[in-house]
Amino acid sequence: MVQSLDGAWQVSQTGKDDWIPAAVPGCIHTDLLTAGRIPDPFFGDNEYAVAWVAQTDWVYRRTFMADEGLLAEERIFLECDGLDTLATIRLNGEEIARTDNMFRRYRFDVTGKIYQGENRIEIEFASPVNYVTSKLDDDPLVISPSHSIPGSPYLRKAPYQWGWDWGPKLPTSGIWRSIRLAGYSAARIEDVRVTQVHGRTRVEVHVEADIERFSDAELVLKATLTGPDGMVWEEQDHLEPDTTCGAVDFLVEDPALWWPNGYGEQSLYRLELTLTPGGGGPGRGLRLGLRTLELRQDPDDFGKSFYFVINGVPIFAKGANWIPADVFPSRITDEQYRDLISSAANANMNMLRVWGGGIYEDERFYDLCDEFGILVWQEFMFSCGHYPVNPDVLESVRLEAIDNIRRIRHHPCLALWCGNNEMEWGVVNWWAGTENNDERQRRYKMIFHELLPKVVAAEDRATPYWPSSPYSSEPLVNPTGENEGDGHYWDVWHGRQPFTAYRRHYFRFMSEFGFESLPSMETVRTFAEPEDWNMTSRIMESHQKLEVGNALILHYMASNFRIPKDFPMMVYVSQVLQAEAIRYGAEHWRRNRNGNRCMGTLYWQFNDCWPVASWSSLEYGGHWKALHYAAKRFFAPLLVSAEESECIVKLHVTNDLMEAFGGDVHWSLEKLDGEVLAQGQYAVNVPAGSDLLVSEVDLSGHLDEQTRREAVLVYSLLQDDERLSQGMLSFVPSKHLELPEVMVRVDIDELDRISLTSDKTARFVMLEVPGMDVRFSDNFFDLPAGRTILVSVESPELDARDILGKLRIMSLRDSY
Ligand code: BMA
Repeated sequence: MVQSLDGAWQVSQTGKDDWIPAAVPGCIHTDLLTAGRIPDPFFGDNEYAVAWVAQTDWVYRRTFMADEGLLAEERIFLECDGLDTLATIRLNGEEIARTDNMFRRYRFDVTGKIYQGENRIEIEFASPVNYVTSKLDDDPLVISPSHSIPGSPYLRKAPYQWGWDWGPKLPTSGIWRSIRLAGYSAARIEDVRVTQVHGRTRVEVHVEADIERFSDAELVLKATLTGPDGMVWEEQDHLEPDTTCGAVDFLVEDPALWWPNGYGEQSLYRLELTLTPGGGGPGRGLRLGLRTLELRQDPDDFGKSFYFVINGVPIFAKGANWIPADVFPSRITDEQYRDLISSAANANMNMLRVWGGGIYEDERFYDLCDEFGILVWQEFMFSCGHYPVNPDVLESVRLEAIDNIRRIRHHPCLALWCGNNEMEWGVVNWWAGTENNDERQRRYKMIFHELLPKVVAAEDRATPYWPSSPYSSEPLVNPTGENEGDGHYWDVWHGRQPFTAYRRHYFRFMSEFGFESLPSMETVRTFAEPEDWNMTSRIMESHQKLEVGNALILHYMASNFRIPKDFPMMVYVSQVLQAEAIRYGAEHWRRNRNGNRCMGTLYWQFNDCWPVASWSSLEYGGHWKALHYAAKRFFAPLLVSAEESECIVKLHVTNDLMEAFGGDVHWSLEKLDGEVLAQGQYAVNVPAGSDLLVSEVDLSGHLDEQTRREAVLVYSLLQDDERLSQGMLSFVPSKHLELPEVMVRVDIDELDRISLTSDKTARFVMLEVPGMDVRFSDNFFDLPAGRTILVSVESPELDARDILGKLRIMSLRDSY
């Protein structure tokens, strides 16, 4: 019997007796906001005005009438799925526990402490900022991540909330996940482990359940497995009085396998477990996907491979780095999660890296990744700093790891457990030569090379462990090496290298590279008044957390584009610039998949946690930037791409499908007014999972100084006249192209798609409906002279006809 304690609570500053309504799950900032006690921290520079909230102690309270059914149980537990962070829990006036780890799931035996009639629960949260500030001098080896409130590694609390180079400094407090009373009689199911053994045409599913007993009654563990087609298997196990483990086995013939997005169906099975007599204590339900997974690291010509193999098929990982979808994660709605994960699948992604500076995600996140076929590279929550290491910390981390591994491990989307973000890089390179770095390395190894791999091996035998991102393969040896393991590459952006620098690097698995842009005008409007619409205004700079961020955008913009005529055009060009940067990298690594030389490309970063200028392709609120549309194109399973140097262009077709592809590649060198200077065509056959260098086209005979500024190369991949992929390149930076004014004809075709045809070539055509966030099937695309592009409206409840009158179309020519 379960009695939820979620819902309406009250909160007050400790000692003030000034109670306002509070929501659970929730947090202090959103409670104060709802009560009108603070301004919206996301607007203007309010972030700074609400800093006091995190420097204050808060107490949450509520009363509840205990359910009769609950009181009738033999044992009652208080179960807390998430307390953020320094909590003291009091039940009917008695202190029952103190907690200090936001990532743990706590369970306290409160049998005999719940009364008939009214009960009172109170949870007090000490200020996280005051706590870490008081610890600052405790351990000289601790290093706080830059951009964060100093001292943050002293608390097991979401690193990003302390501030990041894309995130505000808003460490919050509260009951951030569900809380409940759960009563059990006789016994409860403590933990469920599922193991799959795959044969050629069948899968054995072994289910083991650990039982916590409160009596020596005989128990029956019943298990039901329901297949995606509704087929049901039932098994049960009788547990003698002295046993605390039950097991059942299922044999699934002709299983419907689970595949990542782009490789097949995401078939899911439902496993339900009940224990009788269990006093009605809650059973357990898990959704499973039947699949095998391997991280293949074989010595090869380039060093050592690094790629995931699912059901025997090597997967080229395409995706991005996920950060929490809100700085206040308790308020992320089902719709927001669904919109974000479906946007990943919609952009042809098959992997998200849950970066180690955020949170172990909500169940809804992993459920959606299962449904949409998005593999999850899951990190433990450590990032960029150096953490204190002592027996208490090690124990807290051990329990945190167990809690989260047990919660997540059965998801078919789970591909990898990774120890941390960039900390191996830190102890090997960033802090090399600093005082006591040897000791720092020794402590680092205790968590990431000893403790966590042991816990993962004990708790999740099916998922590989990887100590850090990036990492090569030997502890503390060259973590950023290109020949082994995964890599982070930041010379483009932080290092000011041109986009083409990506092409000089062949990481085995590119887990981070990125480029910033401004958020769309719709998002800017949510935090800035028109008088602040200038990149260097105080408000715009408050929503740019990398000191040199806007200057870097301008630096790259000046190298590639004409300086935009106004702020909305600055926003537009910054997004086009970002999309181009990442396209250069992603296409390059996809072209190099043969021989498994590079088998993944995840850009930094997928989403935002508030409205800000950042590396994301999805804005806070879910709006697709130009980069997200570009990702849909450059991650398409069949891609035509070009690598140009001077007048030679190498045309490639990359095929990520599980079958060979036959079709045609067309290219045409044409003037911006459509006059064709040269063209060619090839029939291609591209084996499954490979890249083909189609041709090296030498255009030197056609390109003189003048034509370089007036011509583009258009290349496309076709099958039966259907255009599957298309690209355009110019032989001078876009800023030097002599782009003509264009006339774009807009129609609606019989399938309700918007059809766009331009008399002359238009680059980076943007469709928008002022005042509305309309999602299109494509946007920010090139429109070569005389060709038609078809675009559908993908926002629910809208169709092309509704918006046609309001549609605004512009392109690069309109930006200056
Ligand atoms: C990477 C990430 C983040 C950071 C990003 C941009 O190193 O792991 O820490 O936000 O770079 O600087």
